[in-house]
Amino acid sequence: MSESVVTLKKPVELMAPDPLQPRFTRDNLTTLQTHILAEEQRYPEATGDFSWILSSISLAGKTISNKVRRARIEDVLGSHGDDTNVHGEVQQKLDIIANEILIRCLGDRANVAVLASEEGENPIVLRDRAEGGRYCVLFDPLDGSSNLDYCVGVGTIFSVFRNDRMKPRDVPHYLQPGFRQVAAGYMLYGSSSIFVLTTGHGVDMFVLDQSIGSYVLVSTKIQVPSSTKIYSVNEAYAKQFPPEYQEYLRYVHENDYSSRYIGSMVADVHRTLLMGGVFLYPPTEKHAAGKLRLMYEANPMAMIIEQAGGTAFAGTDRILDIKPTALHQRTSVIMGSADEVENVTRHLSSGTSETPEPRKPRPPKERY
Ligand code: AHM
Ligand code: MG
Repeated sequence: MSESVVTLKKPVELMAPDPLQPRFTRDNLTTLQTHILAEEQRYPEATGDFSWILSSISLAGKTISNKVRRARIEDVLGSHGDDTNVHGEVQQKLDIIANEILIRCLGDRANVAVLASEEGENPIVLRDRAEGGRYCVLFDPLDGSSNLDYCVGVGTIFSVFRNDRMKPRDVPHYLQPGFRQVAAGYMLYGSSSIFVLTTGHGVDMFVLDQSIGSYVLVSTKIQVPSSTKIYSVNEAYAKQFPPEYQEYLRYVHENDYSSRYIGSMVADVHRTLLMGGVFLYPPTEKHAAGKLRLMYEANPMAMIIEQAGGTAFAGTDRILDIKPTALHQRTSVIMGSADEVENVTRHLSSGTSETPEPRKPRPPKERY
């Protein structure tokens, strides 16, 4: 009787795959969680505290995404009675729901010292440094919420600072300039739900895979394309803008630009991140300092854009250098491709008298 011979197949690749590399297959298993833990391993001193915070933001994002998608079914669209927030703006029911979700998810984490939200007048102080409060998290729970009833993309923006032990007791520790952020990001609830994150080492993008309930990595080290002739601004207010901005608008009209404006900062900045161009919210008669909020809108978006090779200014000042004086302070915003932002700021610093050279044609579109 002949012995049967078992031929062993060549062993599969034994090298561990690099978990930080995206895989564009059906089985993308590099989740946000995997990615954060892999990043953490690069820092032997890491305690895991920071990863806990990002995981709670991710949990909040999934929950809010679900609420946004079911809002019409659950009848939670529309404004919340006559309530207005600290800015005197009408609160949507979902503004309040999203705010509560974030407070619950982050409030459960023992290392969060302070939570501050667009929807709350004062920050919520949970614990001090001695009690383990190591981070301050600031957020806009549902940016662009006035668009909710019309299924336009809306999102959550967040900013994370260390609870700065060097500060004197009477200085609120969440009021730090944007360059001190240790992480920033946003979750966009659009045609898909995405999570865009920076921890100061580039920008990564994850898409929520509803079938497994996880954000999966789809793009790393995103770079804002340059030479894109797109400007994004609420042009209906043009006559209220300072003359230098009006001059920039005249310049783009004469030089073959396209205009794109959604009216949700998260969606407009996301497009700018991937397609290039510039997003602006200049000072207006109604909002002389600009409309957008420094601490939980402009700062985190500026960090994302800068980490992706773009720039972000308030007038001619770098947004991340602004020393904050109040939680809800407003700022003007110019952010996007470095060359197009420079084009705008050149108009600002040269007044109305000088018009820069027209831009060169843009190269083929980059895809992510
Ligand atoms: P919100 O935080 O109350 O939603 O307001 C901020 C929004 C931004 O998303 C957007 O860029 C801007 O307001 C749009 O304002 P406008 O309607 O004046 O163009
Ligand atoms: Mg907002």
